[in-house]
Amino acid sequence: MTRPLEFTILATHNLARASIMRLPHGEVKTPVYMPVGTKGAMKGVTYQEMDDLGCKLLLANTYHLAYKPGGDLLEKIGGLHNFVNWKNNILTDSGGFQMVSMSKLTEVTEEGVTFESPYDRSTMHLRPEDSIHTQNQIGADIIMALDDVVRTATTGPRMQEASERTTRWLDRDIAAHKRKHDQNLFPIVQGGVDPKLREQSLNDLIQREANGYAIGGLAGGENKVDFWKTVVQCTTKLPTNKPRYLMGVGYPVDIVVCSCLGVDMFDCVFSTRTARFGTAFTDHGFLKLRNNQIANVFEPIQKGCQCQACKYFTQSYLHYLISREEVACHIISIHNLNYLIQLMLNLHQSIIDGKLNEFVNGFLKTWYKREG
Ligand code: PRF
Ligand code: ZN
Repeated sequence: MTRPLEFTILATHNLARASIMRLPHGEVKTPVYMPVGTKGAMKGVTYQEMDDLGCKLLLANTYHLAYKPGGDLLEKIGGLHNFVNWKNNILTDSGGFQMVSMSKLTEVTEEGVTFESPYDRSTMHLRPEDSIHTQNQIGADIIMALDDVVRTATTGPRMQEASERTTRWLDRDIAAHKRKHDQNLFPIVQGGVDPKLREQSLNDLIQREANGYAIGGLAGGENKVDFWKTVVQCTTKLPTNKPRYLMGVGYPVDIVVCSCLGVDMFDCVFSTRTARFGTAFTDHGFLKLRNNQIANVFEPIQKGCQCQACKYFTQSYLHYLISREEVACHIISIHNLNYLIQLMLNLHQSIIDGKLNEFVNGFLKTWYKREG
């Protein structure tokens, strides 16, 4: 049986890699940023626009899709690709992260997780078998193991239990997975920022020989040194010939640094969420378009940016529009997504050209440069 994932490393620079990941719905250049369309839609951006931006791999969420429209309906129509008419790749997260993000409404036992819906207070049971069954129905190219996610600050027996349970659940995930020929199941390394627990989780998961691995349990408020050390511990231990996905990380600086540390895939709602609050990504850091001084800036968000926001509009106009019309959020979201997609292509190319040092120096120098 051929694998539904081929990972070809084109060039490396220390821990960093530039690769081509071949998935059932086409090729993806890595390092890659995956925009998040939680409920089967990007907030304020159409799939046609995502395709025009050059997005090859999108993220969706099992918990939300299981609730509505439901796995059965998605299966009937031939999966999420058909339902939303998206021809490129999709990755679904398992629902594990909702344990933390909706923690007041969840209960975790060895059997699985019980969620109370914030919409109508109905309950949903998500065992590893259920998560995988729904992800098989959704039909994404990469599906995620159901992990027991606790807050990063958790220590002691609960962190250990969560990490070990994630491995036990992985074996149930693997047994339940019915589409091994066309869907890749990625295990998720847990263990918080405790090196011993991480090591154990890494050893256990690597033994299961998956097509790719995720690093979970980070970007939860831990300090930067713990964060970087844990990332390096994972990227130096995980097999070199398989993709590594750092979950929930999407600040441009973190993406650049973690790509240098050997991460291949990233996702985060930050780019589109912050756009809806009026913040744009630029080479000079974050630009807050709500600031009153912006009313007098008759220049695009980023000179030279090829996105429609920068091609057609001034900062002054967007500043005016943002408190009046929703389309402003749409325009800024497009810019931020374009910014990250181009950043990743530039990272990929600079590794291939042997110019990663120059690229990172240039990026950090302008990102942190003070005005004036
Ligand atoms: N597990 C899952 N999804 C996630 C994470 C995780 O640990 C994170 C990291 N905080 C983001 N999304 N299943
Ligand atoms: Zn732009």
